[in-house]
This record gives sequence, structure tokens and C-alpha cells, in this order.
Amino acid sequence: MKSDNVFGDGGIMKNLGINDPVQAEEILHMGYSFMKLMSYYNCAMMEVETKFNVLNEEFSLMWDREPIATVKTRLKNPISIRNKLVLKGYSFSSENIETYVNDIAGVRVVCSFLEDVYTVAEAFKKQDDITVLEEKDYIRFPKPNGYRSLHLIVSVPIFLQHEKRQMKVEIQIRTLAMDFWASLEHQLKYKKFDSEDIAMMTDLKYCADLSAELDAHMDDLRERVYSSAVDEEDVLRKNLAGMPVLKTEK
Ligand code: 0O2
Repeated sequence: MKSDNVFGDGGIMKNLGINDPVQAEEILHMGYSFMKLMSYYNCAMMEVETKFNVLNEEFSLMWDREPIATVKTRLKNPISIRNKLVLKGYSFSSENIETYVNDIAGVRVVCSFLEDVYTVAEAFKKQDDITVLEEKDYIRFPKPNGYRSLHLIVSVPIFLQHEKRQMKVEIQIRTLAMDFWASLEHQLKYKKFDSEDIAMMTDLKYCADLSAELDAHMDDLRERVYSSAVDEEDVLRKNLAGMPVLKTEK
């Protein structure tokens, strides 16, 4: 395919936001096999997204509130995939993508409270078709800049017409406060602020600490409200039986 076609009005590369002809040639060279692989990752992402939505449904029945505020998904774009491989010293191929890049399919789960992060994560990890390949707890051990989130790399099966395939998915589970900080920090990074600017880094860390404090306070409030609530299984039983449930006095 000539560059004119791929960069012209409505061209694939233009739609993908790819402006460098060298990068475009590499991606086009993989063609169908790349698109197929991306489609597999997309399926795995949908599987994982559904699992969290199912958990939220069950928990909301039990607790009369939803522990998950949002579930968002994203597929890494071809340029970022290529750049990540180059940075790690590998060429752009399907094999290398599957072996060396863990975050092609990304699922971000934003929970209401701190405790919800671990409850939801444990329930997800227990599922018998999920294999946890890696876990990084940046909540208990925040990054030096203050970044907090629970990261999982998991392998999940997708069922195709003639085969079952294991695909990797990166999951980030965090609270609303963690998400607020990370989103704003990401925007600032995108604007290329100077990471050597000590005052700026100190301020960012200060904001991260404030958000951690907020999480702790809100979790404490949740604990106080729910510890006086009726037994969760009792709520479930009564809900199912169509009986009135005693709600917590707030
Ligand atoms: P994007 O655009 O979100 O995809 P690895 O992926 O394992 O090679 P690393 O750095 O060891 O790289 O993984 P890690 O630490 O688990 O971080 C992966 C992702 O977490 C990042 O993906 C970000 O989404 C998020 N993240 C990690 N650190 C920070 C941080 O300091 N601030 C913010 N806002 N997000 C962070 P990408 O690929 O960097 O970006």
C-alpha cells in the first residue's frame, strides 16, 4: 500500500493517529496478523470487563450499594506498542507483542472506597479461569511521586470458533480519589512538565498524600456506617424473598 493511500483522507494510519511513514510501514507490514491479534485482545478485554460488571451486580444486591463506580477499557495504540517494544530492544512482531508487552488490553476499575478495591480484586482473582501473572500493589507501596493503584496482569481464556486462546490483560483497580490524582498527574505529564522541578514534584506528592488521607477517612466512615448494618447475607436472603430489609441508620 502506498503512503498516499494510508495517510490520505480517511486513511487507516490517519485514523489511528500515525503520522510517521516508517512506523506506518512496519505496522502495515504486519497487516492482518496484527489486526487479528488486536481483535483477540479486544475479546479478552470484554471478558474481563464483563466479569467486573457481574461482580458489581452481585455486590450491589448484597450490600445495597455498588462498590465499582466505573469500568473503563482501552486497547494500546499501535505506535505506543511499537515504541514500547523498541524501548525494550525488540522488533515489532506479533510474537514479541504477546511475549513482551503486558498492557495491550487494559481495564481500569474505579471503586468507591479503599476496602472495595481489595474486596473486588480478591473476588476477581478467585475465579477459576483467571491466572494472575503479576501483581503490583502501589496502594500499600506507592510510587515515589505518590501514584497509587492496584495493578494485576492476568491471563484470561477467549473461546474462538476452533480454539481456546489465553490472552493477557492489565487491570488497574483504584479508588475515585486515586483516579482523580492519576488523571490530573497524567494530564500534567502530557504537557511535559519538568520532572526535575523539585517544587512541582513536592506539590504533586503533597496532593497524592491528601488523596490518601481522604481515602482513609472515607473508608473509616464506610466502616462506621456499615458495621451497624444488618448482616449482609440476611439482606440478600430478604431481598430474594421479597421481604423488607432493615437499612442502616445513617
Ligand atoms: P498508559 O497510557 O496508561 O498505557 P510495564 O507496562 O510493566 O512495562 P511499568 O512502568 O513497569 O511498565 O508498569 P506499571 O508501573 O505497572 O505502570 C503501568 C501503567 O500504570 C502505566 O501505563 C500507567 O497507566 C499507570 N501508571 C504507572 N505509574 C504512573 C504514574 O506515576 N502516574 C500515572 N498517572 N499513571 C501511572 P503506561 O504505559 O505508562 O501509560
